[in-house]
Amino acid sequence: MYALISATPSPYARRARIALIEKGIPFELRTEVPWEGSTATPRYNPLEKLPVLVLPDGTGIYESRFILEWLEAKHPEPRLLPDGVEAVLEARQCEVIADGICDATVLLFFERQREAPSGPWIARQRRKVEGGLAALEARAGSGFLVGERFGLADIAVGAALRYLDVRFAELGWRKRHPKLSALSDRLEERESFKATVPVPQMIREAVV
Ligand SMILES: N[C@@H](CCC(=O)N[C@@H](CS)C(=O)NCC(=O)O)C(=O)O
Repeated sequence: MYALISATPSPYARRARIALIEKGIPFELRTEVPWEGSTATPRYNPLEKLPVLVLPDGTGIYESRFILEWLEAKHPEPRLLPDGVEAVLEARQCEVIADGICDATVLLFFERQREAPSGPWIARQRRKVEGGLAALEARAGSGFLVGERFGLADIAVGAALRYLDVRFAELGWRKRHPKLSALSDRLEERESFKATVPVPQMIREAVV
């Protein structure tokens, strides 16, 4: 059986969990805090980040987008990529934007914990979050993000949006991006999303 090294608030880990659930693949969930000395993550990922999909032979598959690509290649059904080259490329672009929003939010989260947070750095990351949200709002409609089926773009964007609610509630993004807000609400109704609702973790060791 596969194992997934995961953290409860992580939007990256949530993507892998959702894809595994949607594809009906059984896995053991190993919840960790990647910042703590006791973490097993570096044993499976030289880049020391989770999520890591651990194969039965102990091989680690890491980086959330690559894990989803790996799962799509090895477990193609149900297909999470849309049909047609243009739609696939559009879904991949949505994943990139979702990643960028999450990366900037992580940077903000830790910058704000520093003794003397940098105003210009915070402003820069906030612009990225807002810019990414605006780019996604322009793409959102009343159905799935790309094509007629639920897929990778919905997973990436859905996880990023809910992560903002957890880490950055004061951003108030929902009022400014009503179509994305409605998309997030629709996605959170899915069983795979309900089973993976993000919750903050206690980080006991200093990170920055
Ligand atoms: N681009 C990576 C980002 C993963 C990531 O940043 N994971 C965080 C937890 S949410 C982590 O493990 N951080 C530890 C570190 O950066 O050293 C992915 O998509 O998997």
